[in-house]
Amino acid sequence: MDVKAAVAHAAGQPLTIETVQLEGPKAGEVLVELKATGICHTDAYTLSGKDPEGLFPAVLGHEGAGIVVEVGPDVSSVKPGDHVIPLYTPECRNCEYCLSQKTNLCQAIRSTQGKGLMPDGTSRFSLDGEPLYHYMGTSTFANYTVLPEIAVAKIREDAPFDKVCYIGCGVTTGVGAVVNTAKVEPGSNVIVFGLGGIGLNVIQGCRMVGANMIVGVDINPAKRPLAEKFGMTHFVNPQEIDGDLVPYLVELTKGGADYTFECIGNVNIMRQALESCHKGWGESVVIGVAEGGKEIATRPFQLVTGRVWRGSAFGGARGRTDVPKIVDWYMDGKINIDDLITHTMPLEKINHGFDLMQEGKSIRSVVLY
Ligand code: NAD
Ligand code: DAO
Ligand code: ZN
Repeated sequence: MDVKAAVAHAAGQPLTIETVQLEGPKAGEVLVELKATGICHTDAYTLSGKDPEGLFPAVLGHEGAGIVVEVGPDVSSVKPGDHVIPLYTPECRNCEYCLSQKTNLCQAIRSTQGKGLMPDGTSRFSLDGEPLYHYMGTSTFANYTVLPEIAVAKIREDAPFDKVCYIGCGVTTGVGAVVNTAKVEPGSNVIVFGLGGIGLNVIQGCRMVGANMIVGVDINPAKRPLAEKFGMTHFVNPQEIDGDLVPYLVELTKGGADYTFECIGNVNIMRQALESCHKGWGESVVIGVAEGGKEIATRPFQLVTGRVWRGSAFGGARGRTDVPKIVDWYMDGKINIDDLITHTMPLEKINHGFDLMQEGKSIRSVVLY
């Protein structure tokens, strides 16, 4: 079938809106009509050419929501008409990783997903007979996409697509890092480094679980009002304090934070986040994705003396199981998504959405199909 897509032809070039061809779903796959998709830094990172795994030409996008319109043979968990959120981290419930119950990093389709292909090793997208790569197994910058059944979370039908698409990445990444990865307890003191789309979701996750101090750190003072609305209790601008940031934060939190979250992707801040943790038990969660080739460092004695360094992908969420619950939290008013969607636009204006994000003028832009 012909579908409308924003195609990434080459690194560093704007997306172009084109009619492309999409093959129907094969065994174990579903065809989804997308209703909305968010634009995330990871899409921009890949489009920039800095992503060593980036493939072109491709249909980018990984933060969508839509309706199943057709299912291939052997699909049993969803049917046409179901509302779904595509999952760039699938959940097969059968692989060694899923069965371990120790990780959300399902490996069932990892090798083909990383090559921009469907599990059978081919692409469903093409343009004038030439294949286009899938992206993160989702390719939501098209009004229709094909996904493996294990890479869709079925959600309730009264949830608005233009808001819950953000649960496909940013909301789950931030809130999930608090609930699933760190497992922040009520009364904890936390520090969140970076108050963008991810950091604000970490903040509201911390508020939801009953954290005590929620300290936000950002070099942009304009981030303060919205962060306070989401639950931040103290704001620190590293450029406005006397002395070094780490001792300042350790003093502020009376010995260091119980949990810190790095939501920037800067390896120097990752070190500061670890070293701002409380001696003996503080845990630091790396969420930000640093550029290829960057490395983290600290004095090992930081770990010997009880601080813990860990990372979180997609908020540690098992998508088919956890994403519908996060949709419920939104529908029940436990988390706020509406105030994070700062701009909406048609697919034709998607490059403007990238510009807004890179100029720091948006939290989330959402494309409406
Ligand atoms: P963003 O650009 O919206 O927010 C980053 C914030 O950090 C901004 O407010 C900026 O002012 C602030 N900042 C930049 N440099 C700083 C510094 N030196 N000190 C203090 N603050 C600083 O980005 P985002 O959308 O919130 O994404 C954050 C990171 O999370 C990115 O690296 C992204 O790739 C990553 N991410 C990770 C996952 C995952 O599963 N682990 C998922 C999605 C995104
Ligand atoms: O299993 O090796 C693997 C792949 C894990 C991918 C996790 C991606 C998390 C961070 C990327 C940013 C998402 C927008
Ligand atoms: Zn699995």
